Amino acid sequence: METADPKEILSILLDFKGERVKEFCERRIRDRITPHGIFAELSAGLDEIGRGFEGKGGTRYFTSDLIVSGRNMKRALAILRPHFPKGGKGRGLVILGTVKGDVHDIGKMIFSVTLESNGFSCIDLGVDVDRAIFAGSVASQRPDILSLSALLSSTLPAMGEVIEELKRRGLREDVKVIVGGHAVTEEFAREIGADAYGRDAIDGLKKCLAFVGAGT
Ligand code: B12
Repeated sequence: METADPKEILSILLDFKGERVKEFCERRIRDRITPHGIFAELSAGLDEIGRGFEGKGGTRYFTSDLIVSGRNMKRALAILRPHFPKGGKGRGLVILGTVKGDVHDIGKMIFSVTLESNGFSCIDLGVDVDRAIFAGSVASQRPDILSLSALLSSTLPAMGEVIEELKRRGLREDVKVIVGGHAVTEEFAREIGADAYGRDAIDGLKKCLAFVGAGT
């Protein structure tokens, strides 16, 4: 199987009309690459754009490039959603959200589709979610798992604040908390007292399955 050409990936992500991503996803599905495999190929392009945005890559990228590539990732998500393999049923409820100050949601949405296709029910609170909204939703919905996402270093503290808010309301023992996203590390997850860290959507799924007593 030929690996995707990194230059082609970049031009697909940066295609502001968003016409090329559909052909790419459909071709890679025909090549028998899994949806997660296709996201990994596209995410490598996003990393390159991220490095260029920071001024560390060969090519300089700008906010407009982040916006266009983000939109194309969402198009890919819509195209690939039906291709996620289905497995399991009634495994539990997960509430997901991106923390206060952060509007990145592509990784969270990939994680949510991964959970749903493995038998979890998901409630997505969206982006830029206040700790009071997270805690209020835990109180009213009684989920098994709370999933927090952060891509900006500046929004990392907001993750710890959600856990503190759960403690303040006496809810911490009622829910497992998993954290992930570009800015998060395993060490940070431990520091703030999260129950687990997910390196990516598949790793996060494994940990959620373990929480509800279902192995992989
Ligand atoms: C697209 C993008 C945007 C888009 C987002 C569109 C959207 N709807 O999400 C837009 C244009 C909005 C944007 C804005 C900004 N961005 Co931006 N963005 C990116 C970019 C290029 C890709 C992000 C992405 O979607 N990656 C792909 C997904 C699949 O990866 P992921 O989110 O990490 O998720 C995976 C795992 O982490 C995991 N996961 C994610 N969440 C969770 C949660 C759990 C519980 C689990 C288990 C797993 C999990 O699963 C996913 C799949 O495996 C990154 C660069 C990069 N390499 O990440 C920069 C990046 C995140 N952005 C950055 C910056 C600086 C900004 C801005 C501040 C720019 C500006 N000056 O305005 C703003 C901030 C806006 C805000 N307040 O949030 C920086 C952050 C640097 C830092 N360390 O803080 C990055 C790293 C670029 C860079 N290298 O400088 N951005």
